[in-house]
Amino acid sequence: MKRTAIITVIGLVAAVAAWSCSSKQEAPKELNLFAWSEYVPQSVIDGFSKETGIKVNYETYASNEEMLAKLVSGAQRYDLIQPSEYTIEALIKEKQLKPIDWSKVPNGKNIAPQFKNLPHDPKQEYSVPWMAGSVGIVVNTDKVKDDIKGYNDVFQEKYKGRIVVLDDSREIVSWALATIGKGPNDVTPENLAKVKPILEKWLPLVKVYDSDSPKTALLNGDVDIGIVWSGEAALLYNEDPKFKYVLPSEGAHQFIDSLAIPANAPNPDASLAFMNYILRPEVSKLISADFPYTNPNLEARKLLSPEELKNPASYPPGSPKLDTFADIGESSVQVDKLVTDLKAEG
Ligand code: N2P
Repeated sequence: MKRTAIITVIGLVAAVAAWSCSSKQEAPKELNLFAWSEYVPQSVIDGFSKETGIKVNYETYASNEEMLAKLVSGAQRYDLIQPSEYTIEALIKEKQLKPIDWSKVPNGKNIAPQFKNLPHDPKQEYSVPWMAGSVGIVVNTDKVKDDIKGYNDVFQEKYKGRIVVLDDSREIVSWALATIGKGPNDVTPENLAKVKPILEKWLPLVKVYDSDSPKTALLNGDVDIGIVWSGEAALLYNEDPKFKYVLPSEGAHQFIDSLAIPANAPNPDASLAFMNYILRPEVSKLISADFPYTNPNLEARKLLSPEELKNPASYPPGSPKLDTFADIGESSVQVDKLVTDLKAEG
C-alpha cells in the first residue's frame, strides 16, 4: 500500500473510533447496577430498557459490606449502587460518590419530605431514597405460642434450631447492644466486650443465616421465628397472617436504602435516567408491589392499595421509635470479626 493510502486508512479508523466514542457519550447504552438481591423488580428493569434502549446489568449483593468490598476492589465499575444510610455516609466522607445533577432528575420532587436531607446526606446531594424499612421479629404464631416482644424472647434455649436471622454482622451486634441499653452506634471496645457473652449464647441457637431471602426458611417450616428485613416479613404476612411482625421492644433499626452514583461510574447519565425513572409514582408502585418495604415516594404512596398500606410490616402502626445506623469507621472491622469468630466456633 502507498504511504498516502495507509494514512487515509488510519485517518478513517480514527474518525470511526472518535464517532463511536462520542456517540457513546451522548447516549449511554448500558447501566451497571449493583444492588441488594430481591429488591429491583424485573418489570422495572425491562420498562426502563424498553423506554431508553439502555441495557441494565443487575448484579446483586447481600450486605453493605459485601458491596463496599467489591466497589473498592475496583474489579468492576458500577453506575449505580444501593447502600444503606450508614454506608452512604461513609462513601460521602471518602469522596466515593458523584453529586446528583437534580436538573436531570426532576421526579426528585416526589420524594416525601421526611426522607430528604437526613443526617447521612444532609443536603440531598448524593442519594435517591429507594426504600426504607426496619429490622424486626417474625413469629409463626401457629408454632410459637409465647408472646414474643424482644430479642431476649427470641434467643431462648427452647427455640434452638428454630431460628433464622439476617447474615449481617452489624445488624446482629446492634440487637445485642440493644439488650444492654446501648444504641446501634455505641460501638466501643468496652461495649463489644459486653455483648460478646450474649452473642456466645445466642448464635448457637440459630439454624439459618440468610440475608437474601430469610422468608424462605419460615415459609418452608424449617424455622418458626426469625429476625428479618421488614419487607420479607410483609411478604410472609401477605402469604399467611399467621406470620406476625414485632418491632423489638429493646429498640430496632430503621434503614434507608438509596441509589447513589460511584465517583468512577462509566455511564453517569444512564444512572441519572434510572433515578428519574424509578421516582415516577407508577414505577415506584411496582417496586412496592414486589418488595413491600416502606415507600419513601409521596406520590407513589397515593397509588398504593389500602391493603398495602395496612400491612403492619411495611407500615408499622403508631410511630415506633427506630434508630438509624451511623458510620462507625474502622470499628466495623471489629464488629465483623466478633460475629465471624463466634460463628466459626459454632
Ligand atoms: C432486600 C434487602 C433489604 C435491604 N432484599 C435492607 N437494607
